Parts: sequence; structure tokens; C-alpha cells
Amino acid sequence: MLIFHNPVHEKHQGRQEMFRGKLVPCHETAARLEFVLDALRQRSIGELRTPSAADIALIKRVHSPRYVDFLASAWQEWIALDPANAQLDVLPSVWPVRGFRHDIEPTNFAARVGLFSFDSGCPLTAGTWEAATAGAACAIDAARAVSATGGPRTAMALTRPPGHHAGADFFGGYCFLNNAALAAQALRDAGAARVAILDVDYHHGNGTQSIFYERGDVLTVSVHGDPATEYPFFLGYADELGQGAGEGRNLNLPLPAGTDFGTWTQALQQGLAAIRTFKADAVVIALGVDTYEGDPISKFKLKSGDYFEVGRMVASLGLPTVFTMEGGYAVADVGINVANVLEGFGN
Ligand code: OKS
Ligand code: ZN
Repeated sequence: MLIFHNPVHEKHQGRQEMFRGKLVPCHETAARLEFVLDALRQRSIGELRTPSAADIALIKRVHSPRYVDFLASAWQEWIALDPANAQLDVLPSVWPVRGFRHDIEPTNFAARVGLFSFDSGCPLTAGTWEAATAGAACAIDAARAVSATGGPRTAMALTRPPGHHAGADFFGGYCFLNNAALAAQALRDAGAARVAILDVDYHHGNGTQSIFYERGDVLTVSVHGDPATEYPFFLGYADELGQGAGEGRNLNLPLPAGTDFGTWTQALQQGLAAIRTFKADAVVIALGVDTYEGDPISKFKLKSGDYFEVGRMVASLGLPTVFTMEGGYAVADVGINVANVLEGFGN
């Protein structure tokens, strides 16, 4: 297994996020990834690689070009407003909800931040663009590696910021570029006719779902905390089945807060069955380990030992597989839990 890790991930480090009514230190920290790298090195899991330059043209097919251009220039615009802004992060504060116009793009910077985002928990910093594009490159390279004749069957994009909440033209939920979606598109481009994305993060992969919602060539499956009570609240319900060519190609398996591994496993088996029925040629696993019992912001009850079985279940698909790194905030245990998934998966 090849592990494409993001060598500049620490350039993205938000200072504070809006969380339960106050500004708190960001949960999504650079240490998370270092714990995973340490665990993989200690246990000799995978071969580490750094990514090539990001394929911006591919990123602009998955995300809207104007959103990508906004992300690339946002920090410069921010500090041009006031040099003192360099000591602050960009944090969204205003959004065009129902009844507002969506056919205009204000010149005001804060308004444009709101146009391209959906929550106030996701600071954009000086290094966000560089880190996010290097992470996207990890995902694209991982997909191309498993697509190459004679290449490995499995690769991981070990990166942060994560990606599954980022839509075609918005950031949020700590995510800016949708690494899983980029990997899926790269697999399609490399010849896989049908690609499945299986999202096992605690939170619904709303960005991934929305990117592929009307496409028949990419099946999106997500097992997650019931959005009636859990972030991202406004998508991820069981009745979202896809539209148009994508009809029947989205499967949401919401579970109540407090769900243990036994019940979670039944939902995962349903998801795996859907992927088999779809006859996917390759699969992307959006791997969040915030399903862990010790996670500070999530409410499932998986134990560290359970993650071996998660890896084994995913491996049972027998498909070329790309893992992307999503959530997981019990920092020291994130490394153990990710390593357990990969060890259970094998090779
Ligand atoms: C607070 C948002 C908190 C939830 C973010 C969830 C991030 C995550 N405004 N997604 O998978 O782990
Ligand atoms: Zn999550």
C-alpha cells in the first residue's frame, strides 16, 4: 500500500472556530496527522510517498473554477484589506440563505467568503490553499497509483485539511477541497467506469454527496450520525437517493448518537452490499475515525480494536481502493485507529 502524505499540511492551522456558542481552539490540528504518520512508521504499514504538483485542471472539473480561484486568492485579498489581518483567520459570518440572490457575486470580501462557505467553524488561513492543494494532489496521485497497470491495489491520501464536507463551490466542516471526490474523478479518468465512495466518517459527507448527486457513474454511500441531531444537519437523510442520472446512486445510512459497533457494522454491511450491487470497479473510502468512543465531538461507540474489523470488511470488496483521511479528533488515538484500519485491510 502506498501512503501519499501531505508534507505541507501544517501550513493550514486555524486558530479558532465557532463551536457551541463560542470561539474555541480548532479541533482539526496538525498533530492529528503526525500521530497517524508515527503509528504507520512504528508498525511499518505502507510505503510513504510525497505527492506531485496538484492537477488544477482536474480540481476545476470537480469544483467550480470560480470557487477554486477564490480559494487561491482569498488570503491575499484578506491581508490587502488590512495588514493586521495577517494575525487573524478568515472566518465566515454571513450567508445567502433562502430568499437571497444567488445569481450575483458581491465585491465585498466577507460577502464572498459567505457565498463560498456554509459554517463558521472552518477558518481559512495563510497556508490553507497550499495545504489543501497538496492534499488534493495526494488524493489524485493515490487514485492514479491504483489505476496504473502493475501498480499497487491500495493507496491512501494521508492529508489534512479533510475534504468530505467541501462541495463543488463551498468550504465548511474543516474542508476546502473534496479529496475523496477528486480521487473518484481521477479513478474515472483513468478508466474505471463505475466508482463507489464509501464514507465512514461520523459526519455525513454532504460535499461528496452533492458533487455526485446527479451522476450515475459514481455511487455515494455514507454511514453517519443522524443529521437531525448531528452536524451537518441539513443533508444526510435516508430519503436522499440521487437525482436524474444519479437516481438510486446515493445511499445514506444515518444512525442515532450512541450507536455501538454491532449496529454500526450492520449499516456498513448494507453499504458494502450496495457497492457490490452497483458493480463498482474501484472504491474510495472516506476514512474518518471520529466514530471512536473517545472522540470529543462525536457520539458513536467504536473501540480501537474494532477498526481492524472495519479494514477487513472494506477489504472484502476486493476492489482497487483509495483511502482519504477525514475526521477524528481524539488526537493521540487517531494514529492507532487509522493504523488499525489499514492493518485490518492488509497489503
Ligand atoms: C462546528 C462544526 C463542528 C463539526 C465539524 C465536523 C467536522 C468533521 N461549527 N467532519 O467529518 O469531522
Ligand atoms: Zn467527521
